[in-house]
Amino acid sequence: MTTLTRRRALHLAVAGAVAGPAVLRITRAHAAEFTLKAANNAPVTHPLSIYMGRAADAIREETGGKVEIKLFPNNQLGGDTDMLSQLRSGALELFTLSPLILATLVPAASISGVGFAWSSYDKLWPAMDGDLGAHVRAQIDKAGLFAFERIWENGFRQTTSSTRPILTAEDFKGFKIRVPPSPMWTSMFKAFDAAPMTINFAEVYSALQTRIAEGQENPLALIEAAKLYEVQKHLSKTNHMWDGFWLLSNGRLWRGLPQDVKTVVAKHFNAQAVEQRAETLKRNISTEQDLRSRGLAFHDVDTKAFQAKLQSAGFYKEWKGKFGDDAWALLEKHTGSIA
Ligand code: X2X
Repeated sequence: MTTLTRRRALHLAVAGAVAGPAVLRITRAHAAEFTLKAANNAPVTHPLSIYMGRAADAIREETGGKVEIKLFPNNQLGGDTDMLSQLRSGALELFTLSPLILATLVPAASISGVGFAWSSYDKLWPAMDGDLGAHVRAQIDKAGLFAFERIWENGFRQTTSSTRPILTAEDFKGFKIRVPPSPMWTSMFKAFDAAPMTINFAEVYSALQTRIAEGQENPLALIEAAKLYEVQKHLSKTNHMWDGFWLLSNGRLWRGLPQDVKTVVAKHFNAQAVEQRAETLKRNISTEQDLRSRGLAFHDVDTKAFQAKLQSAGFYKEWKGKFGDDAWALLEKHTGSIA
């Protein structure tokens, strides 16, 4: 079954014949020849959903309604693991996913999430838009998926808790923290001596509410949009890693689209990704005031001590070994020496 629909000319002709010529023009203008579903895990108020919506609007406008992007934000089609399966089978056409979760299929993808690797966006964006991103996208391609050129922003991740605040690296000992489904996340929080549990974002709110997990980690804009402040008390600025979202398509399906459709779809998604980065960064800073007023207690921590813990636990040695010397050198070319 293909979910990509090219409506039949007959269908249009019949509709037109019944409705008359004036309506026919309107019908034609709104009859999509290509309908692509685009899904994500972010609440509708998060910039990821908002700017994907803007891309959909721009694509509809430029194609006169010929290409319709139907958005399914906020895990409407299932959790990340489910949506990735749907994308691979061809049941879903477009899907944004963390490089680290994608690493369950494309191990090389998680290199952008190495702990404490990035000191600034001036280093990060040129790397992701340049050779480091190209290296990852080539591996994604080999796995049968297509990654759009511009990665979308999630941000630097901070740790929240409903029990004790995380103030020092030692406070992580035994801490029941939810992590996304990804080997690197589990490895990182094991290195912190925490007790990581893998849960898709779709179930995070309820896992925190029922105290299955004590805490989680995410950028501020997402914590706010998903209302995690309702079920968490503390936020520690651990800043332990950066994360984004690759916009992905099924490789076979993407290649099967006409070139003019691919060009206009890619143009607008890539352009809105860049806009979305700026807005998300702004929110990851400005949201602090709002989260404080909603009752989250903020804590600054000595991030160097947290990184030292990863170092002494062998985290960097393990991941340098997994990615290989060449990929690691490509990463450090941008970040500088990591550990
Ligand atoms: O699952 C998460 O925590 C999220 C929303 O940040 C990701 O997509 C990795």
